[in-house]
Amino acid sequence: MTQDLTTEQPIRLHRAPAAPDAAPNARWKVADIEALFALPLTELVFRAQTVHREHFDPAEVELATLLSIKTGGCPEDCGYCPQSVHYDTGVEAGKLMDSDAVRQAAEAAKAAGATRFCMGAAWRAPKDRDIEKVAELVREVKSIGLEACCTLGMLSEQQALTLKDAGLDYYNHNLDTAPEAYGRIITTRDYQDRLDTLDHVRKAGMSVCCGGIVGMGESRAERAALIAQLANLDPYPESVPINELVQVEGTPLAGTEKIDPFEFVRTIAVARITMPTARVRLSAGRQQMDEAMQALCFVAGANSIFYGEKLLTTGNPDVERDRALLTRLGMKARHSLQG
Ligand code: SAM
Ligand code: DTB
Ligand code: SF4
Repeated sequence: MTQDLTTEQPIRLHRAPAAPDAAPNARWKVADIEALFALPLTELVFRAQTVHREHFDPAEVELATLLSIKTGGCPEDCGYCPQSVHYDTGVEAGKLMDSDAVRQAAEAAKAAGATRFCMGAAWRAPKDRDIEKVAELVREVKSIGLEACCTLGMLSEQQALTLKDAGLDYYNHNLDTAPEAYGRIITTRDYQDRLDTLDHVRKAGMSVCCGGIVGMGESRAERAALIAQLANLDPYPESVPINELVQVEGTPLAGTEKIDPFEFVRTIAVARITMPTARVRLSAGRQQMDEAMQALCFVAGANSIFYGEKLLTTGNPDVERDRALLTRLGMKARHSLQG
């Protein structure tokens, strides 16, 4: 059944969401971002590609491999997520992976050509003893010469410092959607909680990886408001994943009307224009996109993909297919950082 999320009730936020244009000096007004969305696609993509070339080699794509280091059993109720205990999706809860297994996966990712290794855990917020264990995993990943990224849920200031000390380069924590759409998707943590974690990550000196999901039934105005939130962070994130919802049977968002592919391309282009030096990441959802669509996303300014046959619990194109795609497009992977 198709769910119309734009009319769904109730909004159960504990606190008022941050107003998109609350800061008088906000770099980006939602209305200006909506105006970008409204441009002819050819004009929008041209502008995005022009900005892209000012900061990046347009032929280069970053390859980042994801590993679910702790799967399932999450107490949060994110309506898109197969790992929530609230939904019957067939994902089984597991324990935190040990360092040998993580090292093996990271070595394989490096051998396949990835430069970034992202470890994800289905936690609302890690306990301090979890952070000590993850810090050990970060040291392993760094010791083999990969950039390390983690996404573990909400972090305290001290936890962020511990991860920074272990060598963590990026922390991924998404705003997911616009403040005004947020309460339709998640009720167990609020927008401000996410902003607080981003603040802790910044203060600890790590790079921020923060983006969202489109195709959750949001309106264009809400997509523009999400981009405004991201672009007005000070500084804006170094890395911006744009995910297309992967619909998983059993989650409340399964059955949502699919987003128009060109609207997805527009979202990538608008992210590129508003966050010129960020890596814009064509993230979840590539398995449901054809190759022409992925190529159009690169033209619109995406320059990072998840590389490897699995995201966290769902599928992703396999490495041979992605290599063949880059070859066909005459594009290349970003070089390894060390050797
Ligand atoms: N539990 C931690 C958290 O939520 O912060 C980290 C892992 S969580 C799976 C990381 C991100 O994956 C979410 O914020 C969401 O943006 C994305 N994600 C999860 N399920 C998704 C889905 N079905 N489709 C697209 N993106 C998804
Ligand atoms: C992000 O923005 N997308 C990735 C990563 N950060 C951790 C996660 C996508 C998850 C897709 C659903 C799954 O495989 O469970
Ligand atoms: Fe838990 Fe993260 Fe999934 Fe939300 S997105 S249910 S916090 S694993």
